[in-house]
Amino acid sequence: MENLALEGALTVTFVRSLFAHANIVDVDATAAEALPNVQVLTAADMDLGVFGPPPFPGVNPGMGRPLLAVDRVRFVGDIIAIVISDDRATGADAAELVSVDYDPLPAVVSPYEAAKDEVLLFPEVGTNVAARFGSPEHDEKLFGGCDVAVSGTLVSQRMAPCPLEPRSAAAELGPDGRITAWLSTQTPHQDRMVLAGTLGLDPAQVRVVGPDVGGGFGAKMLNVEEVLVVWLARRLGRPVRWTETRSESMVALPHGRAARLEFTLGGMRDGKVLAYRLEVLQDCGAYAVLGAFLPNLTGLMASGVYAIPRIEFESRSVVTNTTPISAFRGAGRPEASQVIERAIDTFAAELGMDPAEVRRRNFIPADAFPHTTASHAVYDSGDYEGALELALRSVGYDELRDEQRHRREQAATTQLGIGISCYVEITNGIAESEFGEVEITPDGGAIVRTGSFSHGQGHETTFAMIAAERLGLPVEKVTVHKGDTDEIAKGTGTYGSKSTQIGGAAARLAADDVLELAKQLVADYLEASPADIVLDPAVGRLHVAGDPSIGISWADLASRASADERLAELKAEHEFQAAPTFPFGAHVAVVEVDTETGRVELRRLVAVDDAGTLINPLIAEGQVHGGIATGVAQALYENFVYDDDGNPLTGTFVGYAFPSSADLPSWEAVEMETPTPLNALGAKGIGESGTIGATPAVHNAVVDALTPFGVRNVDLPANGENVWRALREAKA
Ligand code: MCN
Repeated sequence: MENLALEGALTVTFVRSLFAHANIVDVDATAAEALPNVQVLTAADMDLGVFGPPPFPGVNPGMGRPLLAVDRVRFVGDIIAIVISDDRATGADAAELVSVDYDPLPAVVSPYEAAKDEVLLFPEVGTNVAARFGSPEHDEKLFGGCDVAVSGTLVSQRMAPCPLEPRSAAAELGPDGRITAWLSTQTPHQDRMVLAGTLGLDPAQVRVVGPDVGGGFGAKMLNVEEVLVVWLARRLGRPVRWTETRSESMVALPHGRAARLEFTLGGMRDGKVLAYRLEVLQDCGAYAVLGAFLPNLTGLMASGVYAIPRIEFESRSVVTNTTPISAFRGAGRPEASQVIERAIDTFAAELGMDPAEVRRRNFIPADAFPHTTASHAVYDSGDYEGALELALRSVGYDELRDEQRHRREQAATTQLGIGISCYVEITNGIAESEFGEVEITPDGGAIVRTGSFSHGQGHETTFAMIAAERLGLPVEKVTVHKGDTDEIAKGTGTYGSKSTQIGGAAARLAADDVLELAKQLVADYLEASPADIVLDPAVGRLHVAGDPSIGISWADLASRASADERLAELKAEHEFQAAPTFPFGAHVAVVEVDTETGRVELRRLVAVDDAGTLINPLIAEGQVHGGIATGVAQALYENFVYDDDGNPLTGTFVGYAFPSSADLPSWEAVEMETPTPLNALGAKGIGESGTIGATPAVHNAVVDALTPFGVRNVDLPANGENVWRALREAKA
């Protein structure tokens, strides 16, 4: 959007809070406005209410975020004022000159402290608790009949999404009074609705365009910054643009995870698990947005891949003086896998049993699908034991255990750790629908229009493949259009790895409809019955059944239909809705841990990820690779940290340990395909699988390496300092 040719565009710079919690006494913009063509706006100039993202069921609506901070700031990065200037450099200078008089308030950074309700972020609400899910009732008999019960805490630490391309937005008011917004987004159609709702406009007055986006990872949902850009373009009657700086992105783009998970898992000495209790304390940051709702998904997925007869779940989400928490690759589901997989390993260690064997004894069997878990998820299809056995064979599990035994006998300084994670996740979690349209072009190719959005996942290829296969066209003849609400009738966008199973399926159905329409047209031209027309998919030609010599190719059909002004007949749209699917897999990580320094080196990671039928195995593997990098980053590297006053300590790439490919080994991805019966493609989602599977495998591997030292857990990220601490504590 920075390079978009917009005649006379102004630049927006946000003045952000330097305090985590404070009353705003005064904002003095005199010095800033002395710079040429600079204008400064504050909440007093604002005629809009609180930003209204989609309401999440069960979340307190009284903890929403004002578009500009009114009287009070609640995190470092909260927006206090807007600087409008001719260019970025002047905007940055002017923002420095805006003088804000703060009256600091005590900050609450830890969710444990926030839960005490001593310092309130919203005194008028009377509590920091933004949402509660599950049941606070304890069944005293939950662990009745268990030989063994183990407990522990896992902190799924706060992560910054770090897209390499930060956010950018531009908006322009057209002569017809319609507003066009160019946004780095994952959800153009939803953004249009929320923008219209917030600005009090008819949705028809708003056009959203999502150009190429350099990574979203769940975080690039419409936020206050984009709403302000659009509001400004209307108010000023001039085009405006804003591009986030890296340091802004680190504190202002919503963060992910930030959940404390406490578990108790009970079962029999033979390894059979009988009961599981999970309590989640979710830090949702300064305002209750999506993050407050995510523990719901954690609770739904609590059972993991295991047939656990009794499950209790309870969660509280609390506001703290930190960056708001929202979706980040996996959003609520990684937390469920991380904790159940740690619990299973803790249980196995208590029993002195191989963690692979404990898993085998508890899997939901492959012939038990569809399966409803005690945490109320209805799994569509799966073969969890098959995935684990494939992963163990691929990694050479028995040989690795031999090597580990040898190093332990030698009391080697560098110990070997082998970690297993078996996961199941949910994609298209709230059973949404998606829109697809297919149209034949004058040259006999096709356009697929999808309401889904691709911000790096490659729909341009996979959705083209889906339509090409149905129509018997070469894939190069199919182009995919997305992201412009004026061109695409409707859509829900992309999150929760739902695009292929609903958007891809909708494109397939629309292609099938176009084929039927083409048969009617061909029948007209060949003076035959539509029922007798068939497609030869190998050559892309429609002909009379039994007589291929009487037929017409797509190119000839399109050309003749164009001449006859009948091309518009070769266009169809479809909306497809289906229940969630449940991709699954097994990851095995091998680490070396230096028991003197705590240094961890990830040697191997074998990943079996089953997303049903794969449309494009290469793209799916790429998704798994990127996903694993994020999962490993959480296991070993990243942690967004604040001091006790709510100042970010890791607000740049110098302090935030974002790994590069040079820090990571090559993954070994092993394909497995168990189709879902819920769509004609047989496809489930794969965009987040690698992330969900990898973290617990690596985490378990690090703990496994340290078992002989009496270590039962290492906090995430399980590297250097935390390993060293765990060793020290175990020794003490
Ligand atoms: N695919 C396939 N066969 C399947 C499933 C998927 O070939 N059975 C292909 C798809 O057609 C698509 C890709 O794999 O090209 C991912 O598809 P899908 O799993 O349906 O997920 P979405 O397209 O809905 O992607 C969303 C998901 C999420 S939620 C995040 S976050 C994410 C991700 O995918 N952010 C990404 N992948 C990312 N990849 C990049 N490069 N950048 C991001 O920001």
